[in-house]
Amino acid sequence: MRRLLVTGGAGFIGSNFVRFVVERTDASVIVLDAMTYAASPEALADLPGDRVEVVQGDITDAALVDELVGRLSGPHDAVVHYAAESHNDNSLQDPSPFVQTNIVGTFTILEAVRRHGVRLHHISTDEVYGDLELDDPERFTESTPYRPSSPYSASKAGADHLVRAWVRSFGVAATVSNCSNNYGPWQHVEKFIPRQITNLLEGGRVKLYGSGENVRDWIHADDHSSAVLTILDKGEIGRTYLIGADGEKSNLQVVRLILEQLGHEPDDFDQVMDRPGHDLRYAIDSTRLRQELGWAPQFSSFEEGLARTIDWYAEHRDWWGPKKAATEAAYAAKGQ
Ligand code: NAD
Ligand code: TDX
Repeated sequence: MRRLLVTGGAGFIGSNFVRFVVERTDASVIVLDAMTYAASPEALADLPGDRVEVVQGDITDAALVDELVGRLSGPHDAVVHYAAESHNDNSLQDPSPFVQTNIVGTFTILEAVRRHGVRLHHISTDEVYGDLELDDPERFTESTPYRPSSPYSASKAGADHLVRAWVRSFGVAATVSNCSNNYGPWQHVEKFIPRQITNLLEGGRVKLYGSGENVRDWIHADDHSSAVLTILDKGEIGRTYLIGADGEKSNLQVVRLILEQLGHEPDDFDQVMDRPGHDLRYAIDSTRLRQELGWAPQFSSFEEGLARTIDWYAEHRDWWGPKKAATEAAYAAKGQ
């Protein structure tokens, strides 16, 4: 039976992946998560204890990582590495934990999988490729040069380079995936979509950075999880796969959809201070993943996925309510 060590498995996308694996395979999972402000142990609470073991610890703790990676041995066992500091705005306030977790943490994981000869799948982001013009006919592909803009994306780019070097120099059995913007349940209220939904649910207003012309390529977290499972099963060692669901929307379009779905007027939003260095557009060409590995996203309608996400936040105030005031206070202090 397959065993997976999932770092960051109590975060937004990691917890979705753990649930996905438990519901669709017979694998057992060890979650390694530092339980930072971004973690939601609640997201794992109802999963069966005999399938999911949760270990609280830091991915930069070499002894702990070594011990956990050493528990994996079967041909299908793997480390799936989600743990990261993940929010661009936070990286502009204090880059230090981004360098520590995203770069030093990935180095620590790499050294452990090298020692134990264990397969690694490294989770990365499309932001390593920088940004595109609004009218650029090309989207990001696996051969787009790296050109990260923010401390967050630079730290993820650094981690990706380490993984590739460990594959080439040490023969580590690793794959990499770079995914576009995720949405769905359990995403922290600091992020764009949950922030706007919960602002409106609390009787507040939507906060749009700048003009809202920036474009993001949205994918439901379930589709990200199915893509990662596909790469674990069929991916070629040493290869990078881009994960995207052809979901490009401007921030203004997303805001208008959220306003409409919650019964507000289309212009019921505040334009706030823009993000410094704000990337204009991300767009993923996921042809390789689709053609070589036969993957396809299941969420065909962003509008429908968004409506389900809004319902989920309306039903989970107990979870996000306590995080909301401090998050909004931090934004307000920056004029956002
Ligand atoms: P998140 O911030 O919701 O979760 C990150 C998790 O990692 C948290 O549970 C946190 O406690 C844990 N963590 C942080 N530092 C740690 C450390 N030093 N040791 C152990 N655990 C630690 O992030 P997310 O949005 O779920 O993103 C997960 C991964 O997916 C990240 O690698 C991110 O770069 C990548 N990614 C995210 C998106 C997106 O849209 N959110 C898109 C593409 C790729
Ligand atoms: O209040 C807001 N208003 C607003 O207009 C916030 C929080 C964001 N925005 C804009 C900034 C971006 O153009 O919305 C867009 C999305 O912002 P984020 O949710 O912060 O995501 P982004 O910066 O695009 O990065 C996300 O996708 C790639 C994840 O946070 C990263 O972890 C992932 O790598």
